[in-house]
Amino acid sequence: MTHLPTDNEVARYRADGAVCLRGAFSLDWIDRLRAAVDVDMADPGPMVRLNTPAGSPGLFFVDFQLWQRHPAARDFVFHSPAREIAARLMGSREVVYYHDHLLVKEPGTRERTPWHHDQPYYPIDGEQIVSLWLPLDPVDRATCVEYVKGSHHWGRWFQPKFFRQGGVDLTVQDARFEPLPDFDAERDRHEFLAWDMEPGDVIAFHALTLHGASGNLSTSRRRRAWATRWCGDDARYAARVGQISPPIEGHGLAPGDRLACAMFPKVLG
Ligand SMILES: O=C(O)CCC(=O)C(=O)O
Repeated sequence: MTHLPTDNEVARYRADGAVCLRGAFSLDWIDRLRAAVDVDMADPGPMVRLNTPAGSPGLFFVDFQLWQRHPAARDFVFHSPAREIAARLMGSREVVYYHDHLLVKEPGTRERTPWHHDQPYYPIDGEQIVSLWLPLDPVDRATCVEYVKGSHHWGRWFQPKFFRQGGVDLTVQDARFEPLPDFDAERDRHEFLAWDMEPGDVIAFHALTLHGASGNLSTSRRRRAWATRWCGDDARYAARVGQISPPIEGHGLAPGDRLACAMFPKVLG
């Protein structure tokens, strides 16, 4: 049985820019995805990034597009409750799958996920873009991704940066981009959202909601998280000058096009 977001959860998503949906996915999905992640780490895809410097403890491992290589990830995109969860949160008839992003922090990893929001990394305009951040291991609030409550309503777009420590700017340019503030230094000026989570729980967040995460503070527990990105009726391809991330190419879209194509499949509607 699909547990669709309640009216209250939809309202929280829209007002706060992030909501934790408890028990949204069965443990069968989690088990299958864990196995896919471990296979992927042993034989990563072409866009893999290792964000921990050699010799430092742990490993911050990033990869993309597992849905194209692993049947469990593909099934999740086409057959799990995710599509309907995304449609309901966005208030969209159609759902197009954009991409996925694997973020593993092995025990003891020190590297933070720097503060950022996702849409400036994407060649997409529109309001209806939701991410589902699905941890495959239990995470406590201190290790969970933290969200700046309501920041998707600020109407501000910040310069995207690479995640590597001391990350440099991506070359992508847009007149809207501002330098990224240090939200840790501004803690008293914002409200932050984060949760203790069990496998099966998921955080849904808007593509303009600012977020960041600590390293993996646990010395024994892995932090495998798989984030999937879903777009709704109003999303349009928007060519950007410079480097976007992930660097997905070959889709054949022109500015203003709706996204649905072989690379960004329509999964609902
Ligand atoms: O898992 C993390 O540390 C960060 C996740 C994230 O930045 C994202 O899903 O956009």
